[in-house]
Amino acid sequence: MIRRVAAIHDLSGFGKASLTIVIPTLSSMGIQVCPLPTAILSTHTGGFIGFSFLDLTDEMERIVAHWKTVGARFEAIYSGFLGSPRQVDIVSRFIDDFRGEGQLVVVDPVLADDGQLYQTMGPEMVEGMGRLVAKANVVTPNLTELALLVGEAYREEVSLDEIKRWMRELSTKGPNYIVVTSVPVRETGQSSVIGLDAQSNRFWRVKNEKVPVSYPGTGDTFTSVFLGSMMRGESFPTALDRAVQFVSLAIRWSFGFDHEHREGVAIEAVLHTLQQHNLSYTYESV
Ligand code: PXL
Repeated sequence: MIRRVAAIHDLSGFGKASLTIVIPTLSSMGIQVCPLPTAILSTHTGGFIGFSFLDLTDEMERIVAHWKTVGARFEAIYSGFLGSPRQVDIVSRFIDDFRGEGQLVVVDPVLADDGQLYQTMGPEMVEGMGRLVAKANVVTPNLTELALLVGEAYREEVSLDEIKRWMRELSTKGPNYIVVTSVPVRETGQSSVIGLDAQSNRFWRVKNEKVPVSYPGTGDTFTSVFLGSMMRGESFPTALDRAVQFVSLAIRWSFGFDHEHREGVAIEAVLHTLQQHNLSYTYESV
């Protein structure tokens, strides 16, 4: 059976992010990606200035209208970087129109990182993402985005209990799975991902060694692998584990070269590992 995902992200030409990550990753996992592009940029916005930005909001309406007439169906809908507040409404309507039984609706609320909004994001986008996450069954914010979505001030030293409280609060808005990335592990200096499955009320954590650099596009890589794993029927904590391990592998492979970090991680060298089972499972219940 062909499993399809409607991928609502931008296309950035140079510097890996969004569709140039989403398409190869999910394709490698045997999933067909149908892109609904939100914008075309010369580069992503992390670490580049003076980039070109073609807003595709009007074109998105035309693409969706045509998809309706051809009977397009998707096993998953996955949205990421949005180019304008009006696009939030388009994605919201898209989810209503293309909703299906057992479908995964993943909203990656791309807004900010390390306590700072991305260059093209403002309060209207934060408010819009807040409305959009309510339509999803999976939301994958980083810690900064989680704080924004629940109206809390971002601090690096938030306790695990507090993060869990924020995650529960976000799940009361609608989504069953809340996945938070870039959560520091204070005791060990590691980083981690925490996942809540609200239906079974279980929290899971996967830790990984921190690399002393940050690469743009790792959030897109994480969520794409996580979604691919869930679509292949793997368990929620296994999907978290696989995504953490894949991102670590891609970062480690890239870190050995001295290309500029803003160019992103070179996933191509490690894509083949997505065809195998994980070599180890390190998730824990927290
Ligand atoms: O990786 C998220 C992302 C996607 N698309 C664009 C971005 C970013 C993050 O900076 O700038 C254009």
